[in-house]
Amino acid sequence: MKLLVTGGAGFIGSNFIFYELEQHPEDTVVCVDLLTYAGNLETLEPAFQNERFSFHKADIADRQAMDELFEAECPDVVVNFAAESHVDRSVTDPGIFLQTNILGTQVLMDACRKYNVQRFHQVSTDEVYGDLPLDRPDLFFTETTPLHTSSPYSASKASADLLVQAYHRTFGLPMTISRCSNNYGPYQFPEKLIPLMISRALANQSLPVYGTGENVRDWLHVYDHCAAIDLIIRHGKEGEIYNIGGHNERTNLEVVKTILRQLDRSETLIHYVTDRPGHDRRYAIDPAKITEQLGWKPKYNFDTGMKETIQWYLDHKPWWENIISGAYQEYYEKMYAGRE
Ligand code: NAD
Ligand code: TDX
Repeated sequence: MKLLVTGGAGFIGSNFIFYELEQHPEDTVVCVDLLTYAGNLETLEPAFQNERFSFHKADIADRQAMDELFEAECPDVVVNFAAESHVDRSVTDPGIFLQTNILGTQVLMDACRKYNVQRFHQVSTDEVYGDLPLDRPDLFFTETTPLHTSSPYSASKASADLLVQAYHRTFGLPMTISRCSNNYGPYQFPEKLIPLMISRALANQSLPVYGTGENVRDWLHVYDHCAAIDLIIRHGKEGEIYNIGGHNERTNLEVVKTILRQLDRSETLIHYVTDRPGHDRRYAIDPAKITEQLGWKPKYNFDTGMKETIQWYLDHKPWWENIISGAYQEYYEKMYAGRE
């Protein structure tokens, strides 16, 4: 099988490429990535040593480039990770989120139709369901929970999901969609909560916790997300949506304190800052469908997964130090200015 993975130079896409190359020695993997600020070719270094891997730099929203790529590569399956993925950036600059996340998805699906791709898999997110109240721990997102978005990011992802479903119903596009909860693990860009807090704590810098720190996220190790997508593209039923999550709900404050404890840093580094506009309160996934229908179960529990992840950032300092030494500084100052 030949897989075309979009956005493979980012966090989850790169982990997925490693997973596929390792688990399926009979398959080949083609990666397409525009190498935005979030894409990093250094991450893919180990994959470049594998002759079953190849890379193309291109924009998924560029119709001509996608047509040429699909014609040359003839992929069997397309897995679409490529996206603008950071909620805070979507608050300051929504346009590119609509361009890549919605129009890019459309261009890819048109190419899938034109070149008879057997399966288009859309990597979506639990954020399309909006949020749950903090005082109702009995409520979870299921695949039939109505879409109810809060940020330009989540609205763009929900729009893409609707478009994917429309292409299935109208044109018979063979597709699946997965909606996963928050991921953590190696190679996550240090603008996201966990790597941001690790890198700042190590430098003894203040840790900007939004609002009261009581918002809840449902954390899943990126390896378990990749394993779930792998199952869906091989055994999932065409036209279906699958939620992915491992029942690991933590408040942001709990996550930050876990990091501080393992790094032996003081909680006085915690600094409460102005909240994110439209900040979702709680995410919590009910993964019963994928567990019952495809036999998926997470391998990691949060405590060991976090321990390993923090250790990974300690062992791979050059990877993230390279990132935060460049244009990232400017991003941080701009994004967090006036939040004090
Ligand atoms: P990321 O920001 O780390 O990586 C995104 C990648 O897409 C980068 O390599 C970037 O260069 C590439 N890209 C951006 N625009 C592109 C374009 N126009 N054409 C080609 N490539 C482009 O994101 P991530 O955290 O790895 O997320 C991957 C996917 O998973 C996204 O679709 C996201 O919505 C979804 N998701 C993420 C999480 C999470 O916790 N990170 C959870 C659920 C779902
Ligand atoms: O500096 C910060 N301080 C803070 O308190 C940052 C960056 C975040 N937070 C909070 C906001 C959230 O409640 O931490 C929580 C996690 O924030 P992010 O890492 O930005 O992730 P989130 O907004 O939950 O979205 C993530 O999960 C779903 C991914 O970025 C999305 O791509 C994915 O779809």
